[in-house]
Amino acid sequence: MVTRLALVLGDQLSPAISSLAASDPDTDVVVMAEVQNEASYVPHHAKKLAFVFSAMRQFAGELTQLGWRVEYARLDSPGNQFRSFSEVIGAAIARLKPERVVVTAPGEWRVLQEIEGWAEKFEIPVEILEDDRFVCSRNEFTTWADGRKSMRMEYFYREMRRKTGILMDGDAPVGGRWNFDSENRKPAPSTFSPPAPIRFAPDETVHDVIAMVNDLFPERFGDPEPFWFATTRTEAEAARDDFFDNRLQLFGDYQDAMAMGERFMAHSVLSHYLNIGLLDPLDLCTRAERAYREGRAPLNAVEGFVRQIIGWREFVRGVYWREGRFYTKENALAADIPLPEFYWSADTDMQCVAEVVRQTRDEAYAHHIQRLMVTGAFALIAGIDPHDVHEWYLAVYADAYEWVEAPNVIGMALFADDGVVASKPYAASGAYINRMSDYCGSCRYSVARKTEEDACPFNSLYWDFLIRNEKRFRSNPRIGRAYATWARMKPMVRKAYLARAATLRSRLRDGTRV
Ligand code: FAD
Ligand code: DLZ
Ligand code: SF4
Repeated sequence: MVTRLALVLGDQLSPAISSLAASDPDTDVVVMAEVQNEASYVPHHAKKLAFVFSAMRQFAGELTQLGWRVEYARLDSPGNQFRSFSEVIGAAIARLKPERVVVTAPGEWRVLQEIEGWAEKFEIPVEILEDDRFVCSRNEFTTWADGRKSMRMEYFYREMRRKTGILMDGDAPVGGRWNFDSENRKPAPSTFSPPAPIRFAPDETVHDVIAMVNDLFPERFGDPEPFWFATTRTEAEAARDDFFDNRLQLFGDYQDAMAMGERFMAHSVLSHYLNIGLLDPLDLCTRAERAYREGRAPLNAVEGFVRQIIGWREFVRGVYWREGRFYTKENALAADIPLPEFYWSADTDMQCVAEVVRQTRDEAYAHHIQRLMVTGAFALIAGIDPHDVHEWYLAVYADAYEWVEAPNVIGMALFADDGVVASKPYAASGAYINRMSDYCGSCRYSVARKTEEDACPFNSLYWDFLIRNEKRFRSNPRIGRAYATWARMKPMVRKAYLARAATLRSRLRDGTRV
């Protein structure tokens, strides 16, 4: 007799997850399944598919070793016709006749709604348990956010510091300040070349998955190989230690910097392990703090790293659930240009965008500033349809799940949520990219030019964006001053900016090369 079916989803690969903590290896069965819908609800990058399926298979092995009975459905096993989680669970209920189903709450409204229908559909009790791998529960976030005029990450982050005691000396932040971000904006010197992240050779499980991905999803963006991601917990922990030993020291200073060919800079490249459950966020923060206290890393690096995890990561999750299931449809700025083809092909003369898309295709990875200030800022100022942009980000990055991707894209990068996540739009001209990278040096466009045919497209699109959205942003204290600069320009210059932007936007609309 089976008492419970514990369904473990592909991003729930943690042995202590609530669904397993509530189950018993002696009486209960764990169900895991590779399903068509999950592989296809957006056209995930081939490397992301290889990563998720490999890590799922490795985790099923880990659970078996721990004494669990695991029923695992592979997409390539004959007879696996499962298109959805509902089909998986329906078949398992029919076969194993459990008393109840237990599952940890999924990371997306789409899947939550599906699961919420199961009790009635299958006439069985279904327990949906809190995902307690986060520092802040959904309820706690709601309590924090209720009654505030606006939700700001910085205040939320301070609460999380107090709650966890990370980087705290009693009631005060270590170093006397909560935030050292102003020290984390240095451009990288031309000699900057931090040690690359550690690479793992694919084992037999990974080789099998790569063959399956090539066979079943041959048209997907990117290639599963070369494949070097960790897929087991032990490997992910080695990737974590490699970051702490070799890159954390530089993480702070060069957090916002970009350089041709330097795909990872001093970033941790750990988000895909965290989001899938192979690493634990609090454990990472505790280790980072220890590195600071033992004199192995400076405070600006450690505080910056901790802020990304117990600040931004927790904050965007709270926003995702609080804003509701139509959040991904928001389009406050009425942006409507379809996603340009070069987001897939990298076929554009804009060196910065081409470089980020190429590296995204090769690695299923780009670091934060590349996502925010290159592909994100371009989409923002050009007026690309946020839903298209959202689906692109959800597909192309190995760490992308809607709960974390959508607030970053819809909110932070595109301001499509009208300022829920960001207090200002992250709009910038080419000068920002030129300051923070060496991309412009090898670009066909000139970053110094404003309105000519060879002028950097960011320059005119930036002003055009501000003018198109003047009503909304003129009184924004963080960007409003730009309107005074605009007012001081000669009318002819202003006219030329708008004309150049109109040409670019119509090229984007009709697919002419930019
Ligand atoms: P590091 O720079 O080393 O940072 C350390 C950790 O902090 C990351 O591993 C991540 O877990 C966390 N973190 C940092 N910034 C954020 C943030 N803004 N939101 C949430 N967590 C953060 N992150 C995702 O995990 N999945 C996504 O799908 C995703 N989409 C994004 C889309 C856009 C437009 C933007 C601007 C950001 C997005 N981010 C996303 C946040 C961030 O870019 C990535 O977490 C980070 O680049 C991952 O690389 P890393 O592990 O080297 O991060
Ligand atoms: C991302 C992903 C993919 C590609 N495939 C599967 C899958 O076949 N089976 C599975 O359980 N999970 C998969 N996932 C992760 C899910 O999409 C994720 O658990 C939900 O979107 C909820 O966040
Ligand atoms: Fe990008 Fe403009 Fe620099 Fe070219 S000149 S790399 S388009 S910012």
